[in-house]
Amino acid sequence: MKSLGVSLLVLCLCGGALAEESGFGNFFGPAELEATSLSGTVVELKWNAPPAMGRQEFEVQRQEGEAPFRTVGKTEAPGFQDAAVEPGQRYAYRIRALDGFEGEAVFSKAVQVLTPQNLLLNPSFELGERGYRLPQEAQLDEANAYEGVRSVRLEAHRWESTSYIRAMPVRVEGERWYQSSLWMRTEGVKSYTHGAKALVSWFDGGKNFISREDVVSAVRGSQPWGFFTRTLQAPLTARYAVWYLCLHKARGSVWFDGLGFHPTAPPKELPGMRAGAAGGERQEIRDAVQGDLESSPRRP
Ligand SMILES: [Ca+2]
Repeated sequence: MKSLGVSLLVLCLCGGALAEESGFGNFFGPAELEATSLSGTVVELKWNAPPAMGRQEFEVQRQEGEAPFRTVGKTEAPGFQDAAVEPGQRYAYRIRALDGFEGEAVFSKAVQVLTPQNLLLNPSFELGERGYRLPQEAQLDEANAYEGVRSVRLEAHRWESTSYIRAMPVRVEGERWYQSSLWMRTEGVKSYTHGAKALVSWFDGGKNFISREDVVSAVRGSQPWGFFTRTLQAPLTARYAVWYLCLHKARGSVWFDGLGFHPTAPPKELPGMRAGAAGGERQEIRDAVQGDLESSPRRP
């Protein structure tokens, strides 16, 4: 499996030492700059702050391709999140401390990062709830992560419970193909007809619902972490996609982690075959539940 849900593409975690030509650099400047892509659209920077002599501020610079470095932010904390990056791009970052002697401040060694193609913000829940709307039944879970330090769990104790986590809409292009994937684990999921599932809904430019497709559905029982993936084609008029992570007419617990959603080439299949369809049985289940989620109460 190529896309094993590893969404953190870190090209260079090695700390950047300071410019060696400065005798003061090692003492006054920030060290061990790390850049990590949290998703296709968020890069996180961390560094060790030097001993503070009063108020300390850091300047963060980013370079795209061969362009010159340019300042993208200033912060007093020894960390920064850059949410103005594009999926599938290579960036370099460097920082320097602004301690009132700007003329002497040296930039750290630049570190590089490659953002994944993933269009989802926070696909692995490493940023907590950011990018999702969690119902009461959902909890971030630091004891059960597939990747990183946490996953998200949906839990229901009543029979026939339906609850879902909704992700923020991401922009898509009509008729384009998208690879969707996730890691999922279940414990004691019981349902007569449904179970744990994940789906993608398509919306038009006016945010009107068009249709939905399951990435995985009707998983019951206690299953270890498993990888599920489907290639989906956005409908012609689709402009947004929204992920839903569900416990559908079921009780029990389900965990989700390491979501993936990125543009891909059209699948090479015989005409008439639906990419990724997981057999007639699952198709029937999907048809049967089409109306159920539609009638679920919409949340603002
Ligand atoms: Ca995670």
